[in-house]
Amino acid sequence: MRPSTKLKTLTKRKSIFSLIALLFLFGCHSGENALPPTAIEPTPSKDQLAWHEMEMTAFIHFTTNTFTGKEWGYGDESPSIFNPTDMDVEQWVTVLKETGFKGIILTCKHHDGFCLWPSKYTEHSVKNSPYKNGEGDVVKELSDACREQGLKFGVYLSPWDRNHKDYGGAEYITYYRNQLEELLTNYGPVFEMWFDGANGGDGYYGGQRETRHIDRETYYDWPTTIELARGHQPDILFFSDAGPDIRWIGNEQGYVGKTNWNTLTPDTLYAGKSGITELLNTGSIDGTRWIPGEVDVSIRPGWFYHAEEDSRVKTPDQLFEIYLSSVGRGSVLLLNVPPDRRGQLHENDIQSLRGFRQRLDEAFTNNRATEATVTASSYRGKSSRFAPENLIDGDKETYWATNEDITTGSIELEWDEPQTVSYVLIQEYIPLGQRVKSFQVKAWNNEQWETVSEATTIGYKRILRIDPMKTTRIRIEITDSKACPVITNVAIY
Ligand code: FUL
Repeated sequence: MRPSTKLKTLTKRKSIFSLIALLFLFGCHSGENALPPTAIEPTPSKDQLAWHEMEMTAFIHFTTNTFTGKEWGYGDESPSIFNPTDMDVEQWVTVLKETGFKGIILTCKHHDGFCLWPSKYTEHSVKNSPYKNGEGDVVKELSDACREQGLKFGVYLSPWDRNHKDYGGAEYITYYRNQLEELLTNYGPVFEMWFDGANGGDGYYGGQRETRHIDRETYYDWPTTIELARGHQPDILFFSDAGPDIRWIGNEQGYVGKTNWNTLTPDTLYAGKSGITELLNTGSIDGTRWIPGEVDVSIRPGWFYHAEEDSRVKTPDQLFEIYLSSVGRGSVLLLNVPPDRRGQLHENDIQSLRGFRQRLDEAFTNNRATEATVTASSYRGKSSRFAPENLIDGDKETYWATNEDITTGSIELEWDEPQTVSYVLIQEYIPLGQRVKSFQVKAWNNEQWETVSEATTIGYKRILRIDPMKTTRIRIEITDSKACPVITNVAIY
């Protein structure tokens, strides 16, 4: 072969190779983008996902405090004062279910140490009270009623016990674990376990009447307790200041940070160190674990029922604002509604809850997005699997996503007729991790696009309230994201 022919053949071969390489590259690229996005770790467990979807849960604070008027019982209260005159657990569950709550967490034992179930490990319980002549078991009554009406049941067992003689010593930890075992083996499935951060101080302590301090970091040896609990209830989620499954949101007024990452690095786990409340309120963008925030807040000034607070029950409007700053910022609301001395939710609380429900229904029933034509700046691999129509199909398993390397993008909704818009609701597909760092909402004002709201994180759910306006087009622009955005739902009200 002459050199020139050799060259020609080589060149020809080279171009065939390049073509194959190009085809290969292109094929790979579109192939990758036809696959679901790679998850951004950390991601929620299946139990955490189910918890996010509950959105609203209720807290019941009920113990001797209800009858003494205290918030923190000293631990020397006689069980004989626990005497609800017209107890109606069915009423608690019916009202809470009807107004939208998906689960109830009961203070089985608060700091005063009085047990709402007949624990075999102490005399300081309902078994020595006049309630049902000592035959009552509030934990059983409530867990049964929850199960019958399809609500989940959770337990609060105060680590701090101002009644118990051994509090502060090793024997108390055994006592605490024995009690936990009773609660987790006798009352059916428990979805959440609440470890309260208030710990140690003065108390009755079996008659010693003294002040006892514990080392919050080491005293309880939580990992062992959690392992024991999971042995009985594999699906249980643990709430404490910093997790491990659900974190405290850092305040008890009902608000989450405007930026809310579900992720946190648990180097502060179980701690109550000063300065962490800010971190708990916002989470951290680069957190190594999925530890979403829960917003505990009471419908009344106190956690327990006090007749003098009957006129200070939060109004439907106040509860609606709390909803927007908790559920509307991607967290779960845990609203406390304390039963009164009859053992019933008070009329004022019920009225407020019903008004709140009505406010929610008025605001979030008529979703305009389902009537819109929805388009997007681009979608993954141009595959219908990731198309913008998925945003309005009401299916939580489908989503809109961009190509792997595209971390911004816009979604547009358009109507033939102008729509009055007051709220924009958006949800990330969190099984693949939390991604969006910032976004804007724009509305077409017949001349140009006007920015009507902007925010940072989305997570499980973000609701933005805008000044009500009429428009034929809404655009959501994702301006920054940790990875390609993956959005499962957009609703417009
Ligand atoms: C706090 C407790 O001290 C309050 O009494 C209440 O139970 C609240 C939910 O948590 O830490």
